[in-house]
Amino acid sequence: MLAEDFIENWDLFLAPYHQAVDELKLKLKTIRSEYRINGKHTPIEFVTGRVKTKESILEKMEIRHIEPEDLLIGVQDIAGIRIMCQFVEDIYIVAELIKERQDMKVLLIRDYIKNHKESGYRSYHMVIEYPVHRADGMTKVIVEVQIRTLAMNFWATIEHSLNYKYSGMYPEHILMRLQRASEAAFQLDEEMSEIRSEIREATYYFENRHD
Ligand code: 0O2
Ligand code: 0O2
Repeated sequence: MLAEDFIENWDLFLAPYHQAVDELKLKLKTIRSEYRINGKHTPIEFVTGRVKTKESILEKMEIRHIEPEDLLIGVQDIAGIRIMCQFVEDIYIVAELIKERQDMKVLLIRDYIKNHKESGYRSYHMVIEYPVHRADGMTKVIVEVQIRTLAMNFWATIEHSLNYKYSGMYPEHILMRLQRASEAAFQLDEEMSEIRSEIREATYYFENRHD
């Protein structure tokens, strides 16, 4: 189906995106279970996913002046997967797992952890291409994967709902507090990573001591 024709049949247009999100969630949750079965720390805490609604796609196209024929390139998050991790280190482990897979092709990476957004937003984004097998053949679907820690998710979730209220036009004092909260979330991640490596060292020492 051509992107220009999508307005004719939204359900048909969005069906492969729904399938991609369902399949990817299952595959990522399976990775989590595998780590757990092997008694290892899982780099994936939990996974969520959604397909943008028709209204939300049309709104983004209008705001960004995207023509129907440019929809597939212009709106890369029609399908979105979000992976939450305990530690920042886990994010890069998950990113590597995705890069190595044969069933996902990484098209683009935006590392908003190394370079956070002006808003204070931190996350690791990957735009991937994922093949979906349908009754009428195979179609490649673009999916945006956001990988973040629980602290980054906490901040982003609250900022996202505030954004609705203020339509992005924050009063100065709210903006300042949001940036400070983002720094606090970053510090929390740093502290937790420190604690984690100390626990690891202690475990290593304990397991290797010869009394
Ligand atoms: P679990 O492990 O039993 O909780 P679907 O109904 O299939 O479209 P799903 O997966 O039920 O989708 O819902 P969604 O919205 O995609 O993802 C929500 C998943 O994230 C649920 O897990 C929630 O329990 C989990 N979740 C949300 N917030 C948190 C959180 O703060 N911590 C943890 N650990 N998990 C959270 P599941 O899939 O129901 O599985
Ligand atoms: P939704 O579905 O409501 O989350 P560009 O801005 O053009 O460089 P683009 O295409 O916007 O790039 O992609 P980007 O910035 O890599 O990722 C967009 C998505 O990341 C957003 O989706 C948000 O989910 C998330 N995001 C980016 N910046 C922020 C931020 O400052 N705060 C929060 N809370 N989330 C952010 P959408 O499209 O906004 O829609």
